[in-house]
Amino acid sequence: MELTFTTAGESHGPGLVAIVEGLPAGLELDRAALDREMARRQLGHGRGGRMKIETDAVEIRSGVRHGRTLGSPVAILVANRDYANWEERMNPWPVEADVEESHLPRPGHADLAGLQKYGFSDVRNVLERASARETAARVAAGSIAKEFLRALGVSVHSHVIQIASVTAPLRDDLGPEDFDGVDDSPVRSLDADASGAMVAEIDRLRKDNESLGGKFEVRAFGLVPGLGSHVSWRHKLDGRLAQAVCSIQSVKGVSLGEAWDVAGRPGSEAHDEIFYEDERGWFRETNRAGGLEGGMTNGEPLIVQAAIKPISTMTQPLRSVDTETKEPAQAMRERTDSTVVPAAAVVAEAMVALTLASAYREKFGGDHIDDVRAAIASYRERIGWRR
Ligand code: EPS
Repeated sequence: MELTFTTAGESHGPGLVAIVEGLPAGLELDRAALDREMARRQLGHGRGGRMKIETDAVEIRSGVRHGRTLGSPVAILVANRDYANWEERMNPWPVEADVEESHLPRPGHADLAGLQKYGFSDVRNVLERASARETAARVAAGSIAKEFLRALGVSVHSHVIQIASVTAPLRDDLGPEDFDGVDDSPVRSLDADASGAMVAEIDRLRKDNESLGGKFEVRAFGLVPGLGSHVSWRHKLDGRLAQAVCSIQSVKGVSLGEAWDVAGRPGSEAHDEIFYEDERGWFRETNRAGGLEGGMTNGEPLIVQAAIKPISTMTQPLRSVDTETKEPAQAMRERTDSTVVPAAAVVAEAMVALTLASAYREKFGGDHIDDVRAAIASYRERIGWRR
């Protein structure tokens, strides 16, 4: 059994859909916790006008009865309130009105390659699905994966570590409790000084009509060793996590553990030595590998970082070409965000949670959540895992 999910929906269409398949029956879902995840994704200094229109909520249409999963696919709707303003332009059916096309692809967006690939003349046919609005459906699916992981003692957290040129100091010793107040920072940074400097940087560059990128980190705690596998490329959890996080709109790089730093160090300073004590069982004193060895978890906290490019919709548009006339033109201008790094970190939590949840389903199977717990307990006993 694996856990899979798919999303559907256009940014200004009637709404988004997520279908999550492969959950065990009997998993208790907390409705407020699901909606909290949706609200967290809407946070962040640097968001644009759209977030004032939307109040995202999870609307469950199948697979759950009286707050518990049934083992069947869970279908979730997330409404687009903004559709009310786009009913003519985004109607699934023909409309009377003359709807104007856009022919001005943005550098950095899916616009031009999407037109070429799918044979459209209107950039909107591409951008509506390429839009990061789709990540609301990912977070809806991820909120359920997080509930599943929570039932197994696993938690997934994130924080922003860089916005444009402002970086936050990195800490090795973070535990789950250190993330308690992270959403109180307007940029979801754990460092108060960096948080203030990031807000100032967003305001400064926004005034200059610039968009901003940055970096975030996701950490997961409470994982057992042996999720994923070394035996085949497609089962390697490091590769699966990289794909899951790199598929988030605007993410251009993903690293696991201290990847980029380790590349320049001698081997003696690159790995995490192995220790065993009767009371503690297996442990490491460092976590340079970010909790992954040989494509498997090793029981240490999982650490994933990602780099996001600045948003490609610019208030001062870059040079482009009109796809109808082939004349030089400025790229299209639309209402947009200045930066989405704080929100993207929440989306990455969802993608990491979905990937880890799938790895748990593959390794431990089970039709009911109690079967899963029993299989994990028996595995922990076999390998002498004490944490
Ligand atoms: C986006 C453009 C903006 C963002 C949107 C992603 O939307 P709009 O064009 O309606 O102003 O707000 O993100 C969301 C709607 C969201 O929920 O995150 C884009 O072009 O990618």
